[in-house]
Amino acid sequence: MRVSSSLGVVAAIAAQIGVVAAQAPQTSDLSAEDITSGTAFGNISRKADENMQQYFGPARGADCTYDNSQQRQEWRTLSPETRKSFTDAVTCLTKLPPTHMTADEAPNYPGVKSRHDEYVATHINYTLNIHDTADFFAWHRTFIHFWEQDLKNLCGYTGWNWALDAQAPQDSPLFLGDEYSLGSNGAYIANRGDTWLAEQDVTYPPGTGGGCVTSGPFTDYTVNLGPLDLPNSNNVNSSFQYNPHCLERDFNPWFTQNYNTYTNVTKTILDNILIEDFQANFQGAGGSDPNNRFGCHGGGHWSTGGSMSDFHSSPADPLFFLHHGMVDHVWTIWQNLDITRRQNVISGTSTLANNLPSAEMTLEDMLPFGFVSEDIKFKDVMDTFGGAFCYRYV
Ligand SMILES: *[C@@H]1O[C@H](CO)[C@@H](O)[C@H](O)[C@H]1NC(C)=O
Ligand SMILES: *[C@@H]1O[C@H](CO)[C@@H](O)[C@H](O)[C@H]1NC(C)=O
Ligand SMILES: *[C@@H]1O[C@H](CO)[C@@H](O)[C@H](O)[C@H]1NC(C)=O
Ligand SMILES: *[C@@H]1O[C@H](CO)[C@@H](O)[C@H](O)[C@H]1NC(C)=O
Ligand SMILES: [Cu+2]
Repeated sequence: MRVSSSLGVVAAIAAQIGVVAAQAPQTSDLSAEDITSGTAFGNISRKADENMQQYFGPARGADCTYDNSQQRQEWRTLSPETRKSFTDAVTCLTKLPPTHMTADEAPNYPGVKSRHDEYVATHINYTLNIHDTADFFAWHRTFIHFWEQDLKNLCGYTGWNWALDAQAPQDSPLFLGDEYSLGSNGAYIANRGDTWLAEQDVTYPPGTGGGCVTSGPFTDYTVNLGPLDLPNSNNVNSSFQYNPHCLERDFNPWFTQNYNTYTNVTKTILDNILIEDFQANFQGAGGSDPNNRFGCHGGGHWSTGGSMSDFHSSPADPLFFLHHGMVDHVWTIWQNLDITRRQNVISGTSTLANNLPSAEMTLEDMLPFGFVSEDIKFKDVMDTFGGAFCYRYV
């Protein structure tokens, strides 16, 4: 646990520690069977929802209330027409010209060809300042919000609940490959060996695809940027190199079975009372469990393969935004299980694992959004019913 130098954060953490009997439910309150099956996840989602209803109801007197907030649904609960309008909108975003990059800046970003690329480039640019940092959750919440705003007039926002697909993500209805899906798996590449990841010291087996997406909305999709550090791949030689290639995927149940099950996500929410433990275990970075090298966040990325497994350029696959919809959903549940103590707690600096060392972040800090938007104040993105936000997950 890192020692915080920010008074506000120290006070908030002290408030958490001071109350031994936390109001949020614990693993011991729920049966092992309910945790495995997802029933417990439903129970704690409902508890978080009841808390939100109470706290953000009409009595609050604000414009955004529980009742009028936008509801973000899981992908498979959408009508076929809505799914199609969503992927059409995503394709459209990849064809719109950049909106923030100036003519003077363009030579430094040869791979930025579209509005969507501006998202990818911004994530590449700030990768080491937005993961394993105080603002990991808040930065990504805001990032997907802007992307949603860009799609807004065309369709509603959706997420991917990977826990429903943990046994076999390759068989998920999301990736059937028809026109109402999010596109298929990558073409199967046989005879591949295991891959060893030095940083995590983990060896994983090949997935169920490996090549280009073969059917559905993203077959003609061109990825312009990355990969920067994808294993077994011809990586770019400079961060923003123009490197047009197909969208690759390699769904891999090894990751989802080990990191994205209902047991994994439910216990991560229930067993971590302090924000520093919750965010570390969720990312598998510096978490208290030495077997947990990826967490739900890493598991979702690595289980998809292709761009999604590339640390820097992962937003190149639209699935990034659905994965991070689920990430934000989980953070939102964690926050709302104990709203008054958890709404505004943060912990950590603005550099990955504080390497290179940087100052402890405070809620007064500005979060950088590069080519996505103007920078935004940290404290304005902690509450899904506050600032520019007005949404909840159903
Ligand atoms: C959890 O939800 C199920 C329905 O999905 C319900 O039958 C059960 O009583 C709930 N358990 C708790 C502890 O709230
Ligand atoms: C990076 O440079 C090497 C050596 O010139 C080259 O073989 C490789 O194709 C380059 N990678 C990309 C993605 O352009
Ligand atoms: C995730 O849950 C599965 C059971 O669903 C379990 O086998 C695995 O060990 C868990 N992973 C971690 C990192 O705890
Ligand atoms: C990259 O970061 C620098 C420094 O913060 C900023 O000036 C630039 O606009 C950023 N570019 C992108 C694409 O985010
Ligand atoms: Cu990220």
